[in-house]
Amino acid sequence: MSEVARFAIRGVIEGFYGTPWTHAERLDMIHFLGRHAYNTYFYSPKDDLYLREKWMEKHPEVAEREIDELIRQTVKDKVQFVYCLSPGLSMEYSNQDHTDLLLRKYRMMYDKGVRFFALLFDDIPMHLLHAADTARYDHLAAAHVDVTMRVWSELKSWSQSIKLAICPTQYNGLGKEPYVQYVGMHLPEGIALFWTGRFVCSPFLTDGDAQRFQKYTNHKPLYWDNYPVNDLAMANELHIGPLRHRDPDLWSHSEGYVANAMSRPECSKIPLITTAAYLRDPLGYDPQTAWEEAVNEVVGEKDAAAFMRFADNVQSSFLNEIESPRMMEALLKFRFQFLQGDRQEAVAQLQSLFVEMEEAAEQLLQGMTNQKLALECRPWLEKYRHWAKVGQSAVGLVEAGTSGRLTQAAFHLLKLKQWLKRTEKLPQKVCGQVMNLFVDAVMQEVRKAT
Ligand code: 14T
Repeated sequence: MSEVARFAIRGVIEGFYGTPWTHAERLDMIHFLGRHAYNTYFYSPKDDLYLREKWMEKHPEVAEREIDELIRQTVKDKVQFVYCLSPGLSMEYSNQDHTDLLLRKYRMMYDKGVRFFALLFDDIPMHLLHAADTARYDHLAAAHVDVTMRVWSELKSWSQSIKLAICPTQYNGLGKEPYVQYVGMHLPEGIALFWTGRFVCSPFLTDGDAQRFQKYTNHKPLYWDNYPVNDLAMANELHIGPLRHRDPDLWSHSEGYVANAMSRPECSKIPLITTAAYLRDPLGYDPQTAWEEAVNEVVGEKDAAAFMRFADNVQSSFLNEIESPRMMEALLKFRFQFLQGDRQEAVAQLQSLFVEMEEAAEQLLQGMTNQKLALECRPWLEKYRHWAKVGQSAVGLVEAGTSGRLTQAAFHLLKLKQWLKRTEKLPQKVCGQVMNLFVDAVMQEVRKAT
């Protein structure tokens, strides 16, 4: 591994919609980040009112004391604390009083030792909202550049070493969209520009795209990678799979890499450890190896094997369209053996797979060493246990139904229908379509035979 093969900023952003991390979870996460060679924590939970809707108001006293403590923790763990404000829902960009209110909040953090700030204009309308602003600016990009430059010059007067990052309103795409091109071209290179890649959730992040972004915006992107975050439309996916498809040379074409985490901190640690492995050695990064190491670390020795069995069926995300690879392989093998080879052997093998699946689910549900992880994963573990029951009844059905034992077949069919109904009520994504495919195939075989 070459020493220079490094992202300058290696960060995690608490930037999701939904329940923010608790204070204790944040302290723990900052310590975790330090241990895994991350160097930056962006404090920006979408649902903290005082960072977004009430950006003008001071944090309540309790919150402020907690922020003090977070900042102290980042100092201990050698992680930079980034204080982020998202004023775009109500800010009048042309109004200097508003800019002063924003700066007053930054200043409070500056006085506590914070030296890295972010101004986030994401998820707001693409057009100007206030009459005073439409009178003053031609378009949103001009307003964002103007207010950013006024903020920047004030920050610089506090200290030359202050850092500032901006999230443009258009934060994904090619970089040549007029808004982001204007913002990029009019802001000095010293101000970092967040970018999520071609999409909000980008399946691939490539050197070529980064270089093109730089060509159009005159900025190397600061990657805001929307993995493992699983908010909004992704809420039924549990993003515990490894990071994938980020080019090994990305570090040299970017200002840094920031992962947006899940509102479930303990689950987030698994993909975040794989991301740390990528950030440490992008060229040598192997998702599967990193994943196994991450699971061992977060889950602990006692439950690692059972958890890995489970996690293999909880991988679906925009990074990975292949779900339940091991189970799929076993089912394909079963079909071959059942149709062409030793039926009894095929049935016995598949039945033991589903029994082991249930045992793994029970073990994890009944008492994992990492109890917090167990609690966060519980709905997905429950669904996994349900699929094990479906699988057992389906194997029972195919065995009885294709060997003329009709009473037993009817019994297994009833069981199968009951479990299937219960399972399909659970919205969590587990096993993708693999189990449904198997059940359909079983039904077909049985119909043929009876
Ligand atoms: F600022 C950004 F770079 C960004 O990605 N913003 C949000 C982010 O905080 C959120 O967690 C993420 C994943 O859902 O996506 C962005 O939020 C969106 C994106 C959309 F396309 C919210 C609504 C959307 F329609």
